[in-house]
Amino acid sequence: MTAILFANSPAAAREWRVDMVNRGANGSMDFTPAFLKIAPGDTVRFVAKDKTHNVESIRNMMPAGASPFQGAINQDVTVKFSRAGLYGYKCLPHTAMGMVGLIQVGSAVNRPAIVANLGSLPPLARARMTKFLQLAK
Ligand SMILES: [Cu+2]
Repeated sequence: MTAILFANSPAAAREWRVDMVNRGANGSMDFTPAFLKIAPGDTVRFVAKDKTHNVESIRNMMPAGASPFQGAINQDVTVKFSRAGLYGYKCLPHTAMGMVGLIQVGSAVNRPAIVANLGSLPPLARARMTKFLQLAK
């Protein structure tokens, strides 16, 4: 009986984890994983695993109408992503060192806007964001 009820329910929202680290798969000053694909309604917990990092949304790299988010240095932040699209985010002190990430929530409806705003990122951050955009399908 329980199994039947479960099968008829919408997928349960999941919680994902992204670590802020001094070194990751993309090099120095990184988010792990820096690209994540999730479903609308899921949450992501950004964990300050190493110190001196923060996480905050990039103003011009979010779906229209989505709420910006911003954590303090060394602060763990949990964000619920309800609206479909791509969300670029960064660590403020290390943006110039390329510390950015990308979350795809459902379909990448705002991809053209993100691509159009790549030029607003410093070179290392732009290079990593370009790589992450190739993963967003
Ligand atoms: Cu950082």
